[in-house]
Amino acid sequence: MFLHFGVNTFTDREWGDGQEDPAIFAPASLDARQWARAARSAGFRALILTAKHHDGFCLWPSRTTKHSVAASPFRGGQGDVVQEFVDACRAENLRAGLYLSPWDRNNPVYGDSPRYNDLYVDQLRELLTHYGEIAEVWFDGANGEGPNGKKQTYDWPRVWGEVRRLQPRAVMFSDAGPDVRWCGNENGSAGEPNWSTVDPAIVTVPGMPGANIINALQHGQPDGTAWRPAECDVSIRPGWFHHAAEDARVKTADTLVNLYFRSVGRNAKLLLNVPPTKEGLLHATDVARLSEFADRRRAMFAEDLVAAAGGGSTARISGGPNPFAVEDHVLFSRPISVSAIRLEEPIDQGQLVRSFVVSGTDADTGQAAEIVRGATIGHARLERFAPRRISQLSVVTDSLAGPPPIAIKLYA
Ligand code: FUL
Repeated sequence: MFLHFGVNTFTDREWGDGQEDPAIFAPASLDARQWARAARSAGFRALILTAKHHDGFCLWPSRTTKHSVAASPFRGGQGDVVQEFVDACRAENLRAGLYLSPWDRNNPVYGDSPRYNDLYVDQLRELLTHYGEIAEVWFDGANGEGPNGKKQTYDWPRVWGEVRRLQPRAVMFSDAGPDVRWCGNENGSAGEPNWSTVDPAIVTVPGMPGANIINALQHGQPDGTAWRPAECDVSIRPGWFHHAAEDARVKTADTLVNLYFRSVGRNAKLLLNVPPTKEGLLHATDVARLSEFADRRRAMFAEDLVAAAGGGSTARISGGPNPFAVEDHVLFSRPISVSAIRLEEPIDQGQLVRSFVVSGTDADTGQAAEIVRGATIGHARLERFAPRRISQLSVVTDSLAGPPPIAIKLYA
């Protein structure tokens, strides 16, 4: 789960200009445990907080700037939202991640490239050395300075090197990874196909423009040499920050389930933004939607019918002209009614499947018919379809090599 919180929460803006008076930052009832509890009970496993957004306001008392919580009334100027956030994550057994915007509209040295790079690395060092283990560091590609704005040249190799040195287990996200890549849009949809492998020579730094860049981010490359799975960021509301005017526009459980199928179900990770309000709490509507979303997933995936209905008789048929094309058959001990499927390939050995076709044998007529087809599988491929009663299932896959074993799960 993503949490966008900062001065924009108080100015009702999406992009602050860095001229905010820190005195406006006054969440009266901030409770990071409430954020973490809502996330954990909805099945999320990691939270990522905007430690600094484009306005440059730091949610921790940074030594690098006066534009921070230390100049605000929050906890009498003694507060540290990053600390409260990581403590809450730990208490709820969630991994903690941090977003540190490269673009900084407040800092006077922004645009003086070497000086700002030093400052940015200092900020990273503060975040990566004072708060224990950080699971993910999120580098935004946005830079809205425009043609007449300040031109900052970031030192990405240095920045990424610092993160590796200080937090070797942290995953780094950006358009260019190096570990996890942006999926190429902000509507929560991974591409089809979606390879976790990429050609690292195409998207080399965050914020590169162009249709070919977006295409590479959406799809990856089957012959890519870098393992850089996609992460899909999307907000539960129209904006990234909380705006009371959008309280009636929180995504419904239906929409959230669709997002889940288009991200997690297409070999990506879902990063759903749920922004705290001015009070410093997640809004009741958002919390209710999260729990409906979780209930829907739990109900939908409650029982794997392949396991339940005797996936006992399974067979793999190979030997056609294409050595990497195989057909897996599952014969059930009794007819089952299905409306969703989950396919998985063993990604610890890479990603190999480039296309698949699922067919079922109708339990009443004995006729086999195609149910669904697609391109990549990866860690998970989820598909829903009109309910049908089948006695047998077949999954034909074509792979780049292998062919890898495919895990097949079916749901009512
Ligand atoms: C974008 C930013 O400009 C938005 O404000 C938001 O933080 C989103 C996740 O990334 O690039």
